[in-house]
Amino acid sequence: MTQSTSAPEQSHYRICPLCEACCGLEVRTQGEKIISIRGAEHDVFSHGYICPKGVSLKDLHEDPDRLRTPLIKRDGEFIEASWEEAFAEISKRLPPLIAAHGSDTVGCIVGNPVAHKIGLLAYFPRLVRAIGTRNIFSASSLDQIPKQLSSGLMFGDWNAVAVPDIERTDFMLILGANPMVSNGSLWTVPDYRGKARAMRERGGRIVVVDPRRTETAAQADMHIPIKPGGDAFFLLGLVHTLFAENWVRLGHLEPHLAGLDALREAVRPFSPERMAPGCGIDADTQRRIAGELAQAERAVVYGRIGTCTQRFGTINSWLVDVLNILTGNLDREGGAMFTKAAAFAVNTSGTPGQGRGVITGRRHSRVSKAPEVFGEFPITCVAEEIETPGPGQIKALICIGSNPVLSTPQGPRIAKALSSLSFMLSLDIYLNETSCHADVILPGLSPLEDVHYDIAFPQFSYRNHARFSGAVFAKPPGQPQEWQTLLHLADILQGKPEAPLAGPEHGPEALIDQALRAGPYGLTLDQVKAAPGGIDLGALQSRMPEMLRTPSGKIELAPPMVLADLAHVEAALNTVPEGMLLIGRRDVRSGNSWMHNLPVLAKGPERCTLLMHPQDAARLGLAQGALAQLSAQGTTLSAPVDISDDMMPGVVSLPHGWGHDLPGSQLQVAARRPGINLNALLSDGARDPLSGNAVLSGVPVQVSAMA
Ligand SMILES: Nc1nc2c(c(=O)[nH]1)N[C@H]1C(S)=C(S)[C@@H](COP(=O)(O)OP(=O)(O)OC[C@H]3O[C@@H](n4cnc5c(=O)[nH]c(N)nc54)[C@H](O)[C@@H]3O)O[C@H]1N2
Ligand SMILES: Nc1nc2c(c(=O)[nH]1)N[C@H]1C(S)=C(S)[C@@H](COP(=O)(O)OP(=O)(O)OC[C@H]3O[C@@H](n4cnc5c(=O)[nH]c(N)nc54)[C@H](O)[C@@H]3O)O[C@H]1N2
Ligand code: SF4
Ligand SMILES: [Mo]
Repeated sequence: MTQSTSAPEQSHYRICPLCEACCGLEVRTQGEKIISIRGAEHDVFSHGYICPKGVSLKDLHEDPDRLRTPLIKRDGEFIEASWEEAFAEISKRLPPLIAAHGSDTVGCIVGNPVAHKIGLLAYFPRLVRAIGTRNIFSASSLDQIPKQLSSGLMFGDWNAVAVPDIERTDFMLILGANPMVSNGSLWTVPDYRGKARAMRERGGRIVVVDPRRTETAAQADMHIPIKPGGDAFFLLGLVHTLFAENWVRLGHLEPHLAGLDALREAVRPFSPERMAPGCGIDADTQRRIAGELAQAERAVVYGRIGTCTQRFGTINSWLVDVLNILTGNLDREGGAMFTKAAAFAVNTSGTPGQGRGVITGRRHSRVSKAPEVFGEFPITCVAEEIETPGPGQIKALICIGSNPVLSTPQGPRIAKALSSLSFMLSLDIYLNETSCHADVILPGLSPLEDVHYDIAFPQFSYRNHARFSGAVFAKPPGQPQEWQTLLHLADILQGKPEAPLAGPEHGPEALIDQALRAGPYGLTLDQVKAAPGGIDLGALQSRMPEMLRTPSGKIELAPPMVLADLAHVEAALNTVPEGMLLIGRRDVRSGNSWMHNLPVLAKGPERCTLLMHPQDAARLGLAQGALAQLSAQGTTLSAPVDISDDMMPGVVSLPHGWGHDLPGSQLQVAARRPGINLNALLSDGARDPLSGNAVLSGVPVQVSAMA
């Protein structure tokens, strides 16, 4: 990299791709050098907000471990290769496997960063189509698929997720989310902290339901500790109370609802008294919160990953919106509202007010018979699909921006399965715990070398907007854009390995322009590019019934598959999990499994620690900093204890995405403080059967002091 100190300083605008807040950043450069990264004050959406991860884009860009050249494995060792050689290797090895075993022999795993890079998100479906495989897996089934399913069933579109109108609400009930640290999820809301503070300053109240007194709970008016996995009980207690106390106020929603009577009948058995033992929240508190929701002028319930990564993830996600509806707060200022994205939204295209809705289970996974949801199978099925012989067995894998060895339950089993594949291709920017099992690794560009327009997150934003960012630096000569790589792989699989790389007329900019023109504001890409800091499209507005895409043209309050699952909630009331319960957590200076190699984030105290209540620590004879032994699923690991009365007694917390001490990776910084892999302790058989989402929270674990 040349450092031309005489070059003029320049300012560039870039949307941060490192989390869902999508902050606009100002990147100052001089020649090839990054001088500073700050929040862009002129960004119409994030107004200068930035977190420490945004700053780390400099470290990411400059990271010597970040791959810049394809790697091919020869005799167990990776060697650097040209793009031509890498594509030739793929042409030689992948098509014959498909010819011999059929399309389903190729599995595809799509990871979290794909959602943040338009070149990957918009173009991986073309690769999947070219293969024709049904074996698609993604991080969605470790995360938000229950909410997408409940939204799909109720409103007819997988992405019709209602978000809190935080700037106008008076009362916010938050469950299983820590936006102070995560910066929000399925809710694009840069500077949650500032917005929550402003809300409270104008007299609003925030209540947080979480097994840990999180940073979000500490800043709120009230924290209610809940037994991990107990949200279905708590939320059912609330819904029951609204009916029982005659607090249901449907308001403007009344003409748009279907299934109200079925819902009332279905929740009748779930009184707060019966629910209290399951959630650990007494009946009075349940009634009080139901009353606050019902009586607030404008209120909203928001549930996020802690409510999804449970056995009853879909039921929880559904109940959150049921509460918003029964209190008249859905689709209303200060309630839970639907964004109107400028481009790419299903709920702004087709016939307003009616659509095909969503269906699941069009096919089932081969081994566990898990239903397909949103076009994919649960990622916790991937190991068994590789291990189990027979027609349709996965023998080749394409892994795009995903690190399942650390991010998915039973990661070590997945690692073993990956090493048994006939061929594996990784599209990744690191040689890490997962990509080290590949035969070929094709690197992506640094985000600063790439143009960007968010497809997904403007559909979940606290305000309507359209923003585009150009590349800060030219891409390295000879390296394809990630979308070109994907299209070229599609060519290879369609028998056209000689085809040239696709030109810009096939690229993201043409796609964005088309989508904006077809979108509800009739914008063009040139207009968005010309607006510094993006175009503000205003506060969220009521969209009922225009945004609905259900076949009935109504909000479906009582989807049959969800009501049927309530019988299992009943049954679960009588089963109490034994031992300590393990939950996860996120850290401001971390991002899932792959940012631990960035020096600016890696500095500071040890982050992979086990949080534990003082009573539990005393009972187990564990002092602050001592090593605790954790056993589950036949695996035993140890982590230093961090004693904290923020934890609920009987619950311990460990972050995910650690365990960087596996052989084969090239992550110099991360390897210095590797941490342990939480997912080695979790079961890959525990899922929400409706959505296929993994159970990552409230998992029984044996804890003891190290001998
Ligand atoms: N126990 C437990 N497990 C969890 C969670 C939890 O809360 N608890 N959270 C889950 C959640 S919400 C998620 S989203 C998943 C995330 O899990 P994954 O989807 O596996 O994503 P990451 O762990 O972020 O790994 C991202 C991979 O993409 C690579 N990468 C980064 N940027 C790029 C790029 O620009 N191009 C390409 N091609 N590759 C790139 C990284 O090097 C890394 O290998 O983890 C889940 N796992
Ligand atoms: N700094 C940082 N930011 C991130 C990420 C990161 O790794 N680091 N990851 C990004 C990703 S991929 C995602 S999906 C989002 C997630 O964003 P959030 O949904 O805000 O995720 P968390 O911070 O994990 O918050 C989940 C909360 O649920 C609580 N919880 C656990 N079990 C239960 C339960 O049974 N019931 C209830 N009510 N609560 C429970 C946990 O204690 C935790 O406080 O964050 C994104 N932002
Ligand atoms: S909050 Fe998220 S989008 Fe904003 S700077 Fe931090 S990582 Fe980037
Ligand atoms: Mo996620």
